[in-house]
Amino acid sequence: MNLSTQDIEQFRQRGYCVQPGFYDQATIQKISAWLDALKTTPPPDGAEACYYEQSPVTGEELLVRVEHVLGEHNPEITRLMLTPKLLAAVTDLLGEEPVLFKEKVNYKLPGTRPDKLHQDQAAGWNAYTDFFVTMAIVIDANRRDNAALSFLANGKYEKALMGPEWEPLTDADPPWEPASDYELLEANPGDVVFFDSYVPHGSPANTSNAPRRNIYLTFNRKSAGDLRMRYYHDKWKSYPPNKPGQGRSSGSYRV
Ligand SMILES: O=C(O)CCC(=O)C(=O)O
Repeated sequence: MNLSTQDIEQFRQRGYCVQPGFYDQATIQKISAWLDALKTTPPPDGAEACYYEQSPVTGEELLVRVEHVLGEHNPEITRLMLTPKLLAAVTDLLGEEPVLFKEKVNYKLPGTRPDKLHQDQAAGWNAYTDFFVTMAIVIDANRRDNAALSFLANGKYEKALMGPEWEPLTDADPPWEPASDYELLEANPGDVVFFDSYVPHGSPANTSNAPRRNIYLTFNRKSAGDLRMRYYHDKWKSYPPNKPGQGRSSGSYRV
């Protein structure tokens, strides 16, 4: 299934579009069980890259992110996520065949810090190419009180960096003002959100008791090349994964 003309138009105008029920519940349950196992059993070096942080809310150490999760070390999960339906949808949005750039799980467990308003492209991505499409796969229900994503919804942003690289667009946490310019996306397991690498977005701290795990798959156009391992090797040099007991302070995170 490809996206509707209306969805593609909305993506072009606002920078994002939502597809409810993109993955079936059996698939989401398998992915959810795999995420639980990854959390309790840290992977060996060279497999998934884990990032632990101290919670600014509770002070405890939390697994906040796992990257480099697709590929030969996880064939079943890769098959479940990278479906022909997904690749057709991203092709519609990129205007050509997609290549996976990076993938990450944001665990956003209770106590995890806010993700401030930002453009993904500001995370050093200009060094690779100038346009990406990310899809967020909702694993746990995203609600107002467990850090549901919020997007600038009026289309008034530039397809260029709107501030310095690595810096958020504002220090304020959501809800941002004016509230009518932003959409808080409450979503259910299996829903996905496609968004471009310039649309401002973020999420509040998770102050609830419910986890909010989302998976983010980011793609570039095939004509820009296969950039994924160059990206990861660069990132692991400047921002290495860590292990339980080595949690960073929450002020030092990178997208
Ligand atoms: O998972 C979230 O709440 C925010 C994720 C995000 O915007 C990012 O990592 O770029």
